[in-house]
Order: sequence, then C-alpha cells, then structure tokens
Amino acid sequence: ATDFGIQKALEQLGVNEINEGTSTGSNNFSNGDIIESFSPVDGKLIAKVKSTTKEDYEKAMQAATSAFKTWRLMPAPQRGEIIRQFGDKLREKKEALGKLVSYEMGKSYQEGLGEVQEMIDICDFAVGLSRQLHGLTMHSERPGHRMYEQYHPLGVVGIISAFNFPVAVWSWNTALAWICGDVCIWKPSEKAPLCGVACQNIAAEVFKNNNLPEGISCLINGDYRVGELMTKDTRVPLVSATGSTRMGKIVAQEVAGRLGKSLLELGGNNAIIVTPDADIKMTVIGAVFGAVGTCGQRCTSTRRLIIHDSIYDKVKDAIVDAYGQLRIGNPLDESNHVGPLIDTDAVGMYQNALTQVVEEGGNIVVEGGVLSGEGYESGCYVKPAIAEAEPHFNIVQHETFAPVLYLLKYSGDVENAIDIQNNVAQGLSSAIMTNNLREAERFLSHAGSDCGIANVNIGTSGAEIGGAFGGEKETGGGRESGSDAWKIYMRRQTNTINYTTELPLAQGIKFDL
Ligand code: UN1
Repeated sequence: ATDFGIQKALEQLGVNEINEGTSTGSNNFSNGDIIESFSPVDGKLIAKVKSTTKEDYEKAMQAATSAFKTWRLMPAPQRGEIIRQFGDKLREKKEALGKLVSYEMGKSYQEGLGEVQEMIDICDFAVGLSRQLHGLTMHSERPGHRMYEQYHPLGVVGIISAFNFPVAVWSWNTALAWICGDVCIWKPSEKAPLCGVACQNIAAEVFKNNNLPEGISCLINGDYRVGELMTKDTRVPLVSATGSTRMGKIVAQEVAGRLGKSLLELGGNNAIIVTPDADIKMTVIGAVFGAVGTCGQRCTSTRRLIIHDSIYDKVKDAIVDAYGQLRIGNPLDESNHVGPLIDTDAVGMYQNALTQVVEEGGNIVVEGGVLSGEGYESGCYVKPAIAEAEPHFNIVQHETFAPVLYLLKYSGDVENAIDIQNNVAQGLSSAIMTNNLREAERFLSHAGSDCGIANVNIGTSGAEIGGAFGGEKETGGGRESGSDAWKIYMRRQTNTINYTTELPLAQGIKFDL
C-alpha cells in the first residue's frame, strides 16, 4: 500500500522525528504533557508534541517581547522582504505542507494545497501592504498647525487557530501582524499540532537566515488552558481567535475583562438562496462543494439551501443525484471527493444532528451513516447527508461541523428567502443563485443579507484572501485577511504639530495669562 508520500513530506517539514524525547520546533516552548496526533485518515499515531506549561509560556513571552524591540524598528518594507522570503519557502514546501494538512486534518490533498496557496497569497498581499500602512492627514483648525495620523505596531499578538484550517488562518494573522511590526505567539489547535510545528520550522529558518530573533514567531501547544494564558495576559494587546462561538464568547469576555482587543472569527450557518432564475448546474456545483468540501468542516460550509418552491423538486433531484456520485475515502487519493471528519467526537455530533432533525420532523433525502471496513479503520468517515427541514428547527439554527445539508423551501418573493437566511444567530457567509439582477441587488442591499460575506452566483465557501474575511452576530464581528483588516494589528496615533510661535487653543478657547 502506498503512503502517498507522507513519510517524505514529514521529513521535508522536519516533523517526522518528534516524539517524547525530543523538543519540537526550534522555538517551541513546550515541555509539558504529551499531545498525540492521530491521523483521521488511517487512525495512526503520526507523532507526539509536548504541551506548553506556564513556565514555558513565560519563556515564550520573554522571547517575543525581546524580539519585538528589534522587529518594530525595522522599516516596514524591510519586514516585507522577510515575508517575501517566507512566501518563497512556502512555495518550495507547498506539496509537503499540503500533504501534512491533508493527513493530519483529513481534508482532500487538493484542498490542502489550496490552503497552502492561501498562505502564499497572503504573503504576497502582506509584502505589498508593507509599503501601504497608510494613515490620513487632516486640516487643522488652527493656523500653522499640521495634523495627521500614523499607525504603530501593537506588540505581542496572540493567535488561537482551529483544526479545520490548521495553517492558513495562522498565516492570515501572522503575515499581516509581522508586516505591521508585531510579533506573534501562536496556539494551534491541539487536534493539528504537527501543522503548527511544520509552519514554525519554516518561519524559524527564514528568521535565522536573516539573523533575526526567532521570537518574532513563537509556538505554544495545548488546549484551552494554554490559550487562557494569553487571553488573561495584559502583555497581549490583541488576541485573534478562530473557532466555535462557545470558545469565542469565553475569549471575548476574558480579553474584554482586561480591555484588550480581540478579533473573533467564529461559527457560521451559511445559506445559499436558490431563486427561480438560478442556473441549476452552477447551483449544484456550488452547493455540493460548499456542503461536502472539507467534509463540511469549514466555517463557510454550506449548511442550508433555501429553494423557491417552483423549482424545489428540480434542484433537490439534481443535488441528490450529485451526492450519488461522491466518492468517500482517503483524502490523499485524488480520486476521492470527501475525506474523514477530524475525530470520532465529530462523528458523534454528526450522528446527533441527523437524529435530531428527524425528531423535529425533518425528512432525510440522502441517508447518512458511518463507514466501516477497509480504508475506513479510523472510524471518522461518514456519508454526507441531506435532510428536508424547516427554518425554525433547533438543529437548523445551530452549526453542526459536519456534512449535513438542510433543504428549506420558500415561496413568493426573494425577501422571504432573505428573511429565512438572516433569521439565525450566525452571520458569516451567504450566497444567492440567480440571473435576475433585481433579486441579486436586493440580496446585496441594506435590506439584504446580514452576513460578512455575500456572494452572487458563487457558493458560500472558498473566499479569496484579498477581501476582509469574517462575519457579524455570533460569528464575532472580526475581519481577517485582505482589505484594511491590517488596522486591527496596529495602534492608531493622532499627531498635531504646531510650527508657529503662538499657542492657540482648539475650539477657539481663550486662555490669556
Ligand atoms: C475557515 O473555515 O475557518 O472561505 C476558513 C473559505 C476559506 C477559509 C475558511 N478561504 O472557505
């Protein structure tokens, strides 16, 4: 049996020999309990990583704080040159890292490569940004005065990332933060710790080649208790956290409790509205990739299809038919469409969702189920399922991180579909499939979708890095990645300079001595 080049990829990334006895990553402050990383692909133990103790965390913080003193003084375009080199290294390691992502997390190899491509793209974006950290100039109301604003580095940025995008989400944060002159401490998901070590190794090599302190990038490992060290630490002015809404609420409160800043990118409950003017073929591709890609474990995954009653049966039949073609199996085998869920806990949640939707009166149109037998030994492979449901069902109101798609019906005007789409607690991604300009524009208008992402004739997942990424309501309100998302990684300073020999006061106040 082929191992799809996994051993070679692990060697190339320097994560093959990690075990209890050795330290992990060159600047990995971890000496605590062992975290075992099992692959959901074949259930095998890939390697072990040590978790971070309180003392380790202090060391990381010291390395980061001292690195910040050097890094913040480097002109931003010179920092850009370092990020350019980091992007080049990622290009060299794209296949190996894509493979590790696929093997440790379970998404298809193509999607693993896509994730590394997002890292490369954000590096390119960040390099350009390094010459564009613009502030504004204003006209002072006082004669002989100049007023402007500038952006300064914040300091140590804490990054907490999720298992589903174990490398890209870190890079969106860290590439921008680095350009802004910040240093980062990263706690990857304890479900994908090797991806963290691999990325740290790549970053460390670049810093070393440039005689820069490795503390610009620090890696800590462990569960929420390790994350808590950062959320409660006043030395961390910004915590960027990606994951569940439950986790985000805790992080938000802890960080707000000390008046720190947080950037939250949490759960979604993303819908595609399918109107009578939709292109059915495009709808099927968008909906099926959206629902089963990454085995339904993207925060942008399509959870709900809101279909007009006049075309409901036609769309349903086409999608059910497409589900019949799906091949489920080893995600490194490129003939498969769907890989495993991350672990058996996730399988349990998937099963609960299917039970619950039936209990609430839903109707299963594509049966789910856990696969067993040859190739499915990990117990993490499930069949993507479809259920007809009602918008108000409790299960439909919640995000289940699994390939379960709900079909909902609307009648009459597109406004009715928009109401259903908005009537959930989450607000990440949304889409409309229509060739009707009026419907599309209404969906995008002030009275349209309330999500951070709203697409026309594209599915809900697979956003490009160039736009700001994130959403409203329980999705947390944060924006990462492109556009002006960089501003949260800096502190804004307003400067007023008087070049006269008088000292006039603003607002015309007279104060004669
Ligand atoms: C995530 O699931 O946390 O838009 C990120 C997408 C990807 C990123 C998803 N570019 O689907």
